[in-house]
Amino acid sequence: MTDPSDHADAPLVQLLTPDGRRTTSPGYIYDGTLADIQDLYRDLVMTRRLDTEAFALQRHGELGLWPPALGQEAAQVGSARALRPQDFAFPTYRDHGVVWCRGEDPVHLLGIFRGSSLGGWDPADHHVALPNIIIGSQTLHATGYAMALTLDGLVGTGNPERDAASIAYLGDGATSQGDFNEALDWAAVHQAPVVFFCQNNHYAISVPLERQTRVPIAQRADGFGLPGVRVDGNDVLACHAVVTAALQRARDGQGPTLVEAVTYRMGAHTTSDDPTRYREAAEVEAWKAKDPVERVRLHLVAEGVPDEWFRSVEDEADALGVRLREACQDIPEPDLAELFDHVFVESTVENEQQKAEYVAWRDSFEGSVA
Ligand SMILES: Cc1ncc(C[n+]2csc(CCOP(=O)(O)OP(=O)(O)O)c2C)c(N)n1
Repeated sequence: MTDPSDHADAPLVQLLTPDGRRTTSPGYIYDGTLADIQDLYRDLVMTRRLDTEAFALQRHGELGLWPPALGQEAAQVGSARALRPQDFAFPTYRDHGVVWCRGEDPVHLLGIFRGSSLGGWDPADHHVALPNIIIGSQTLHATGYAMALTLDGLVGTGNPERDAASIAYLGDGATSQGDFNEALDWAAVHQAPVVFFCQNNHYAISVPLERQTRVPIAQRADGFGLPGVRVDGNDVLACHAVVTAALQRARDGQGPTLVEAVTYRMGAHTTSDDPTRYREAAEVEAWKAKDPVERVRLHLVAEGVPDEWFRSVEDEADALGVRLREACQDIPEPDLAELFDHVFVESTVENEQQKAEYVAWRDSFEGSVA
C-alpha cells in the first residue's frame, strides 16, 4: 500500500531485487565474492534468530522488554559489515544486528533488557556504544566522536589501518529531534567523518512517516550541505555498498553522509506495543514480499549453494538459540549498590552519601519475609 508520504518516486539504490536477482544502480557496486555474500546471509540468519529468541524470552517473562528488529536485518548487517575495526558504531535499542556484527556477545544485550546489567558492555571492546534509548542523541555522540577523530589525526592520512569514521544509527522518528538537526549541521560545518544511517522503518511507535517529513529523509541532507543517499534497506548488498562508500569518504576526510535505508518494521515497536491499532495488515503483507533474508537465500540458491550449507547455518542458529535461552536465565543479578560506583571516575561526597543511604535502606529489609 503506497501512499504519497512513502516518497516511492524518489531514487533508490538497489543491487539485489526481492526475488534474488542482482541488479545495477549507477555509482554503486557490491564487489564481494559469493563466499562474502554467504557470510552476510549467515549474519542475517543469526540476527533474526537472536531477535526472535529474545522476543520469545520476553514472552516467557525472562526479559522486561524487547524491541524487535524483524525486517530490518539487511540494513543493520549490510551497514555494520562495512565498518572496519577502528570505526565506531553508535546504535539504537533496535540495532541488534549491529551489535552482533561488531562481535559483542548477544547475552550482554539480553542482560540490558532483563534489567540485570548496570551498563551492558565496555564500548571500547568492540567499538560499539551501548544501545541508545534517548531518541536522536546518539547522532551528536557520533558527531563529537568523529570531530575528535579529526583532531587526533586519524582521518585522511591514507592509511587504511588507521583512518577511522563513526556511524550513528537512527530511526525516521529521530529525524524530527533537534539533536539530529544539530548533529547534521555540526558534522557538515566541521566536515566530520561520520555517517548518519537512518533506518526509515515507516513508524515511530504509532506515528507514521508522513508526520515526520514532507520530503524524503535523504533529501534533508541538502539543506545542511552534505550528500544524502536513499537505499533499499531490505537489500543487504546495496546497504553494504552505500555505507562502504560513505565510510570511505568520511575516513578520507571528505566529510559526512546521510543514508536513508528504506525498510519496514515487521513486528511491534516493542513487546509492549500492539501495531494492529495503527496500521493495516495489508501493508505488513506487502512488505513481507520484500523480506531481506529470503532474497539473499533465493540468490544463493540460484548461484548453486547446496542445501547442506543452508542446513549448517540453521544448525548454527539453533545452537545460538539454545545458548541464549540458557545463558539468559544464568545472568547474575547485580548488586545495585554498585550502580553508584559507575557514576563518576572519581566519586563525590554526595554520591558516596547516596550509596550509603541506599545500602542502609536495602539492609533494613534483612530478615523480613519477601
Ligand atoms: C528524547 C526521547 N523522546 C521520546 C522517547 C520515547 N520513544 C521511544 S522510541 C520512540 C520512537 C522512535 O522512533 P524512530 O526514531 O523512528 O525509531 P524506531 O523505534 O522506529 O526504530 C519514542 C518517541 C525517547 N525514548 N526519547
